[in-house]
Amino acid sequence: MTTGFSAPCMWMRGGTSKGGYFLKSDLPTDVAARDAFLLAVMGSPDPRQIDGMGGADPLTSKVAVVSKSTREGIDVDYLFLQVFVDQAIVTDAQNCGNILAGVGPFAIERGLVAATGDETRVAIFMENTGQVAVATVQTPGGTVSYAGQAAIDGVPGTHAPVPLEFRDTAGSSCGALLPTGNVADTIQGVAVTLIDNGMPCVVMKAEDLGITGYEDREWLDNATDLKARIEAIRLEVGPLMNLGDVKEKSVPKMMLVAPPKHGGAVTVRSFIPHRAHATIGVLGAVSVATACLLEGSPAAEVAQVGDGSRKTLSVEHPTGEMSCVLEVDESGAVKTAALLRTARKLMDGVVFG
Ligand code: NQM
Repeated sequence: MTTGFSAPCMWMRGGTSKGGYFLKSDLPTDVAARDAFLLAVMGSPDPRQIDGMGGADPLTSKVAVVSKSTREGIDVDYLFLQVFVDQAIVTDAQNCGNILAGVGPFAIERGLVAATGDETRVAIFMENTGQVAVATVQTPGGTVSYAGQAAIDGVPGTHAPVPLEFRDTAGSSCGALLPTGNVADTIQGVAVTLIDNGMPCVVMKAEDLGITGYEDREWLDNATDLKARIEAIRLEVGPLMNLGDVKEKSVPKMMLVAPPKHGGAVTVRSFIPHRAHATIGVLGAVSVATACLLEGSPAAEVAQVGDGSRKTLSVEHPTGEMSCVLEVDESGAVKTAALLRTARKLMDGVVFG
């Protein structure tokens, strides 16, 4: 399928995801035309995405649309778009903290932000949720460096660190941290926490769904009955989470938790929502880590969390762990979250849709 449109584009790995980064001004302003172009760029709908750039995986079928911001104290605006692999859907109903890791470097490379010495802090307005993140990009000599010693699980080798800081992410899409007002609800016989601390998530114990929580991605992706049960719960909770009918949305994410196995805080297997995640989403991890702090939640039952107002929660996932540093206030509410990601420029050129 071709639209006849082409646009300048940088292909980047952001965290454990990968996708196309565009300047907003390089894309069609009409949303339907933009989405048709992006579907053609990725090669969707097709489970193999053979006629496009997508990697036949939701984690590699992602788009960042970036523009200079006119907001006070903000450098750039970032709109995340998930391009479905096997359906003709482009959705802005979710944010993405992994793709976010490439936004700062891309903004500097494209001249939207000037480098300020060896490190450049980029304040990013996340249009999907109306919230702000700050990324610190390595810019020795005034140019972006992708080389360095930072390692993140799920990505081979080491790269330049891109620390991300989030503030006040509660209720990003659902209007409240706990959209039902409850720490735990029972849906189709399963105890769940419906939570949104940057990403709408349904957090439940893996054992309540008949699995251990230590399965690998391939096993989970082939567990047809389990996936059908999880999808039935997802469709039921959509309206309860103020997300409406979620049949054609990629939220909420479905998070199955179990006790940590490697000295961390919790183990998670996530469905995003129809495929198992190879690791875990950034804001997804922040939301699960937050659920671990809520007394009476299914996550708190299995989690190991230390004391103090600054907590590092290592969230174990199928290929390692992601450490979330959470600052809590006197009431125990999470005020800020910080995580380490890396990113890498893979290609800069013109993409044809
Ligand atoms: O939760 C996958 C990813 C994500 C999202 C998904 C993410 C986040 O790993 O912030 O990063 O949940 O669709 O890219």
